[in-house]
Amino acid sequence: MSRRHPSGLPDTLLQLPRPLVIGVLNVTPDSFSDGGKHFEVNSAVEHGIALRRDGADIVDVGGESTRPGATLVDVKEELKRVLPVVSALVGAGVNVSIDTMKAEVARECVAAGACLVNDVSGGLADPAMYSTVAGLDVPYVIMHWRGHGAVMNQLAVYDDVVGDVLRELNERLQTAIAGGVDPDCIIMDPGLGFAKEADDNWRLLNHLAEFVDLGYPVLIGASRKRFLGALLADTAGQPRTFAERDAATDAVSAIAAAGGVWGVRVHNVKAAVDAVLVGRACARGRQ
Ligand code: PMM
Repeated sequence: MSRRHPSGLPDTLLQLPRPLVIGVLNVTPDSFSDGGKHFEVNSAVEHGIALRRDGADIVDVGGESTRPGATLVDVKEELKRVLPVVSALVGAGVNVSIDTMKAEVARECVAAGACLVNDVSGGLADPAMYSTVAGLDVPYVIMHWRGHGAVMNQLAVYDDVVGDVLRELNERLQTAIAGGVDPDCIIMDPGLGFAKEADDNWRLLNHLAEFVDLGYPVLIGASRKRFLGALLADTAGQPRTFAERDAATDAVSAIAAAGGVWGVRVHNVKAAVDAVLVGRACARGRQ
């Protein structure tokens, strides 16, 4: 079971006795769960500080929605959304990661103090990403991704989802390393919900060990996603509302922590901290 930390992580996070809890802060008008809620700088910063108070080890700031069908934004607009929020949160002593597919946004936000780059495209969306990250000396999340929100549902076609995702992620990792990214800085993420049907997500969760065994820190983002809404649907088939998916999210976080992941990315931080502690304790009981 591997839970080593990536190189470049802030020292204050190195001694945590549990997987990291990364709080979601979307500064977008249209993200699937919290879109529009924190679109204004002050409200976003307030929420980031609240996430920290609730126990977030890192607050993940994103300025472009990745949900199916979302509109893409240009670099200028994305920076306008995220940079003031990143700067203010860093100034308030919060560890911040930047959730972006754009090299320029990653570079500017790390210059403003962000301590991690979270790239849901795993470097596929911007050819400049690897060479940029190579010079930043911060951890870099490579997530499994097949295409932008407009097309991702059509791309959820696999021969064997676990084998295919492992192979495609590994290709990304090797390309990143060949492009100069320090292997010790890499965190990998199977990308739940990104070009994945509900059953694909469950299979990936059931085979987490195969990802963890590759030896890279693993991040899981299940929070409030569609497969949980579908699982919890009412008798008429109506998916559970976003805000009422947190208990299921916590169950996934506990399972992921028991499976040896390095971190979970969630909207509701407080209960997630408890959930990963439960998972960790359970895994320790196995030793
Ligand atoms: N999911 C979303 C956004 N960013 N980053 C990583 N590393 N893993 C994820 O699963 C992930 C992510 C989509 O969820 P959101 O709209 O709630 O942010």
